[in-house]
Parts: sequence; structure tokens; C-alpha cells
Amino acid sequence: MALVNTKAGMTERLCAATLAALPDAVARPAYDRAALQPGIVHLGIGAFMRAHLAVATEAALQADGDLRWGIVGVSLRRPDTRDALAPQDGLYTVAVRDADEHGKPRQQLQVVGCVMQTLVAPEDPVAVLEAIAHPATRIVSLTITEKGYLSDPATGALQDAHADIVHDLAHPQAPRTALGFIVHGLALRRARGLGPLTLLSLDNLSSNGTRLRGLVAALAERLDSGLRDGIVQDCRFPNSMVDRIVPRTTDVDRDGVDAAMGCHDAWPVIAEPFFDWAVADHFAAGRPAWERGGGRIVAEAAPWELLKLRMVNGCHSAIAYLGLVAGSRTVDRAMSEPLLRRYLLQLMQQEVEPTLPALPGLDLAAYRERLLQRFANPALAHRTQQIAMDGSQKVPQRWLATVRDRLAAGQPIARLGLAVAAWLHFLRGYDEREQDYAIDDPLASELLALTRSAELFASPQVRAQRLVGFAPVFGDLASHPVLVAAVAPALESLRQRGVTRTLEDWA
Ligand code: CS2
Repeated sequence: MALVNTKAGMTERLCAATLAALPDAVARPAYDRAALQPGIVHLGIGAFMRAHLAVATEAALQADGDLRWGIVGVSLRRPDTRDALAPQDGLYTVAVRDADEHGKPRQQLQVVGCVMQTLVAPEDPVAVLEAIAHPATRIVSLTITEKGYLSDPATGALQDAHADIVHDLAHPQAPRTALGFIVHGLALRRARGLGPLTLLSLDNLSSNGTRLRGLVAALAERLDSGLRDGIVQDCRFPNSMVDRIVPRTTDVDRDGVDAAMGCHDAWPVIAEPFFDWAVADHFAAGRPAWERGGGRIVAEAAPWELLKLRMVNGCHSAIAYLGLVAGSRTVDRAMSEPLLRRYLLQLMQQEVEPTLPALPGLDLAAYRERLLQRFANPALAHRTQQIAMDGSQKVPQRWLATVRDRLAAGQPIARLGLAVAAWLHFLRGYDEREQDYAIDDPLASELLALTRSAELFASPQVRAQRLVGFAPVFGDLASHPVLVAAVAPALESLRQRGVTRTLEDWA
């Protein structure tokens, strides 16, 4: 279709004024945007949130017309999301992509309108504090990724010596971290006599709400124990499981969306059709009708989190490290390798599924089958390198919790051992074609030093022992003899024989 051209020959920008000219097939806000009120402050407005929380909130606004749940987004670091969305009146496109039964790519487009404003925290931290301490705000939600919590990956404890935490304790008007904004924002609410909030973590951490509560309490305690007690008593921190694959948007994606929309969206987001969200019914001051947008309001979200972290994210990381080292740039390419597919099936069926709690109404075989299809979605081009980042923060809840459960039950861990070995092998920084890649991880320098020191040993057993001895990640499993015994031969095989031949033996 032709792009809508202005007189100057420029493609028009997606915004309130161009909404009406979009093709009929593009879904768009059907409520009165001018009447929206800001009920949610979201910390970490990235692609995932825009394709998940915002989509469910949009559906709720649309379904019941309760317009008190507009979203104020906050970028904690960069201005790029605000710069893209502000000229678009906060509007952006969600492109839901997969392939039909003949493998032909297809997409469904929706313009989302519930993001009212985006604040850039480093430019104006007071505006963020004021948004949290606004009388209309009732939920502060977070997608700040695992590392944004500044907690020790192995123990979950607050890293209270971290420079940003030290800074935030001393600068109530200009925090840097999400935790700092929450605690100082809540202090402001308290001083103003405003009611309690719900703090809603939407990150891939086990018991994310409970964990957030502990970290917020630990930071508040350092400031004022009365503030801490007030937060713990009155605010709510529901656990939640979020699931939707949302790869980073590329320029090719942007061009494709523009061509289909007939106007320019500077930052659309790409997502798979699958959507899931189990959130515990534990709110301090109400919530949108998220069940109208695919949310499941449950009594307990923690068992769903366990399922999702171990199956979806655990497999994702295994695909990412094995795939990347073998030269597969995207998840769907990696999934086209029958040996990797077979390994994943065995990892799930033999080692992960036996550790999962019973979930009423869940058909595990169908869930597994669907998951393999989701990973194979060719329309996403989800880069293995994107998933590979921040391994030090991801490995503990994706694999090590499962390892712990299996060791406690005296069960074998050969396939989990291979996954751990794949991460350690990946840390060398080059693939089987000798192509270098970056290790993007908050512990990158420690991991580099670890890898170098392990290389000094000729014995595979000693090398593995050293690597698995890395306590910040392995915690109480550091140098555990059974884990070392599982990792050592897998790592040696990856080094000597490569991914494909290793998979021949391990699955
Ligand atoms: C992925 C997740 O990047 C990653 O580490 O495993 O972002 C994954 O795509 C989502 O959690 C799926 O819900």
C-alpha cells in the first residue's frame, strides 16, 4: 500500500491526527484518549512492557471504559523511547507476527494508546518521584530486567554496597535505581498522606513480587524504619508470571510496519501471538480489568512462575548458548537443528518437568508442544545473542533452582549439566567459526577473569571445578561435586568436539 505523503514528500508520522487514515485492518484505541487518567507508573518502558502490560491494559480500557488506568512510562536510562513516542502522542504499533501453515509470514497490527507520557529519569528525576507520589497513581509496575533489581543473583539479597544504591540513599531528590525511585516516591506519598500502592514486578525472577518486597524493605530500612514498616504493612507486592516473546525491534521491522501502516512509526514493537500473564490477586488500591486482555488473576502466581522460568526461559537460554556457539544467529534457526530439538525435549521431559508443582488445568504435554512451536516461529528472528546477555543474572533461576531440586531428590542432571557447560563455554567469547561476540553481562569482567583463570588448567575436571566455583552465580552449589561431575565432560566435549557432536551424545 502507498505511504501517506505530506506536501513536502515526507511520510507522515503516526500520531493522533493520522490515526483515522490508517488501513481498516489496523486495530486502534476505541476509547476517549483525552479522558485517560494516569493510574499506573511503569518503570522500564521497553519493548516487552509495550507488548505485554500495555496491551492487556489497553484491552481493559477498551472493555470496561474505566479510564483511570492510563500509563506513565519511565525510562531509567536513555531518552530514546520518549524521543520516539512523544512526537507520536504516545501512540505506537504492536506487530504480532508468525507464519501460516505454508510458512508464509503474516502480521496483525494494533496501535496502542494507553501510554500517556514517557519520562526520562536521568533528565528529570523529580518528575518520576512526583508521578509515583501523584494522588491518581495506584500501581507502580516494573520491567527492569533481572539486573535492575541490584540483588545478588545467587542469594537475592540487596547489593547495598553497589554505587547506585549508595547514591540513592544519599539523594532522595535524584535517585538512579528503580528501588530508589520507589522508596523515595513512597516516602513522599507518606509525607503527603496519600494511600498505599501496589508494586508489581513483571520480570523473570522467581517470586518476583516477594523478592521486590524484600529489596524495597531493605532499602527503606536504611532510611527510616517507620517508612519500612508502613510500606510492608500497607503496600502490596503481587507475584506474577509474564510470558510473551518480544524480540528487539530492528530497522527491517520498522520498514515492514511502516509499509503496512502507510505512515511512519519510529518505534513499533514485534511480538508473537502467544500471551500469558498469571498475576496474584493482591492489590492495594484496585487494578484494571486485565482479565479482559488475557490476564489470569490467580490465588498464587509462584507455581506458574516456576513453570515458565524453568520451561520457557530455561530452554531459551539453552538454545541461546548452544545455538550461538554453533553459529545460529536466531532461535528459529537453532530450532531447525533436529539434534537441538531432541535435546530440548529431553531436557524438558526428563529433567525439568519432574520438578514442577502440580498446576490444576495445565496440560503439560500441550504446553511443551506449543513451546517448541513458539521457539520455531520464523517471523520473529529472535536473536540468540539477545537472550544470551546477562547470563549471570538468569542462570540461577532458569537452571540452578532445578538442579537444586534434582540433587535433593538424588536425580541425574546430565542435560542441565550440558546447559550450564554451554553457558560457561559461551563465555570464551567466540563461536565455532572463530567469530568473536561480546559478553554483555553486569559481571562481564569477573566472568572474563574467571574464564582466563580456568584456562590455565589442563585438566577438564579442574577447569570445570574452577568455573562452577564462581559463587556469585552458583551460590551454595559452587564447586558442588555432582554438578562439577555433570559439567566437566559436557564442557570438554563442547571444547573438543563442538555442539553438534556433543548433542549426539547428550540427547
Ligand atoms: C528471554 C525472555 O531474553 C530472554 O532472556 O528468555 O525475554 C523471553 O523471551 C520471555 O521471558 C518470554 O516470555
